[in-house]
Amino acid sequence: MESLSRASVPAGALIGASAPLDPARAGIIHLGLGAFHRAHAAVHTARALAAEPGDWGIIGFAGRSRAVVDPMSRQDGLYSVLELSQTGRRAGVVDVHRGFATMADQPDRVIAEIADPARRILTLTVSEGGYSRSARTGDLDVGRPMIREDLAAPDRPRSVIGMLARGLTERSTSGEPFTVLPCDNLPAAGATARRMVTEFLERSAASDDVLAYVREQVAFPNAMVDRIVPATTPQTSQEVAELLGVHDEAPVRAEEFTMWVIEDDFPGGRPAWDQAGVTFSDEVAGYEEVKLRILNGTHSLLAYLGALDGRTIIPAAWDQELIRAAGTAMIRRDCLPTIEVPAGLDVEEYIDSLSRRWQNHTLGHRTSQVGSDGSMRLPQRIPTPALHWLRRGRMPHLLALTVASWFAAVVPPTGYDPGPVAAAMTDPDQAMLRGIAEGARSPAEHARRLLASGCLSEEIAEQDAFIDRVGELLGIIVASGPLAAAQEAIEASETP
Ligand code: CS2
Repeated sequence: MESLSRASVPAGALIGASAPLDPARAGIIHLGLGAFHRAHAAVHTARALAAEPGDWGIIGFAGRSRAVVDPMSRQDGLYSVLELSQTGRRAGVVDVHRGFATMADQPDRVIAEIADPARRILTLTVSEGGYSRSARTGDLDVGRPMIREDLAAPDRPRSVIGMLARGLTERSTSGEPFTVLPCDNLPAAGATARRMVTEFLERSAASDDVLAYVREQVAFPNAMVDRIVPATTPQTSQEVAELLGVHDEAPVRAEEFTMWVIEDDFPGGRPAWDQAGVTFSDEVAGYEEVKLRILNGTHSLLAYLGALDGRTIIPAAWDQELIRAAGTAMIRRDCLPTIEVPAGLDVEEYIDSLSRRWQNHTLGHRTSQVGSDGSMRLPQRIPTPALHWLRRGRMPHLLALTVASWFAAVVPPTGYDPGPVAAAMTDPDQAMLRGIAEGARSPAEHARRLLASGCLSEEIAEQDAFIDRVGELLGIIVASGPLAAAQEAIEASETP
């Protein structure tokens, strides 16, 4: 079978501009060329270019791995998106990337691209950890070795925040406006990125001119991003071959649903995203809350409870009656009332569609994927709604259950075996967290040591009642299993 290329791509499958895109004029830099970007922002950008021409090609940087960069270069920058719904599948080929490298191999190129006046927007999907924000304090995590090293040598950075700071410093000499648009699941991701970059600049003794340039000429809009994108598997290439008749070495698979809500703040211009399924809104904070709490927070609960119950994919977890009831109680009781729902959103429709999205067996989104990196994700999902309730004197039992099941799965108490599905979850802080909990004599002490360390946030570290509740639920998981703990948390949440 022929390899995917501009010559072999079947007529009608291409999504992108009709005229050639000049790489020298590509207006967008992207950091984090993973599956999520390629199934989400890149598709919206390709559709925008199909609707309205413009210099909006993307120069894409992966992190360290060349697993996507090399095949995409060989394939003329093309790759397919396989959409999987319960009722069928279809594939399209995205044509919008015009340059490829890795940040690890070419940090200088990242900096040079940011300084290039032809580039006007930088989008980011570097996951929660990429922002180097301390979960404990909310400030730049100067304890991280990479940040420490970058602060010592700010002209040779390796971290995302260090490269952004250096790139903007060099760009400030031309004074061209620029937009940094984060597309990760962080509350106020734009404001967070601005704060981390500014803190980095201040700590590395940047000049007032550079700080003024970043403050006045660089926009950091907030955005809500939403599309479930499981990891690509060998089967993905096979399915694409069946549908398109070409061999693609770097396809992505995704659900049909996609949503992107952005603050319209692009001083250097932007693609016609508004003609390509993107919503521009000044209520982004509300959209982010809906997404992070109702979808992401509950997703974590489903992943951990599901994995502890031996379920490898999210739809199999959602099929389990008690797990679904726990997820529903989490949405209805612990999350929804804490959110200022944007006027432009029908939240009931969002929740309905979410329950259909979680039933998508064809997509096969793995619980181990959603449950990995909890130490980076849960601080974005749990503390704010939990503190909302704790300050009002009510215990958020399902949020506590999410934390207890995270510990049980990833940092299990001595003598508790979380089983093979949970064992497949990975976390960069796993060894550190295990060290903190080591020697605890009971699940209650185990939970207390972990939460008191500030692993969710400094404020949660002081919430004794919440910490005790997490400990109790962890004790139930250890003694009677995850479903018993789910039942107990649901019942407790029903009592006023
Ligand atoms: C998930 C998200 O893995 C996770 O943490 O909650 O990746 C989720 O699938 C996306 O945010 C959906 O938009």
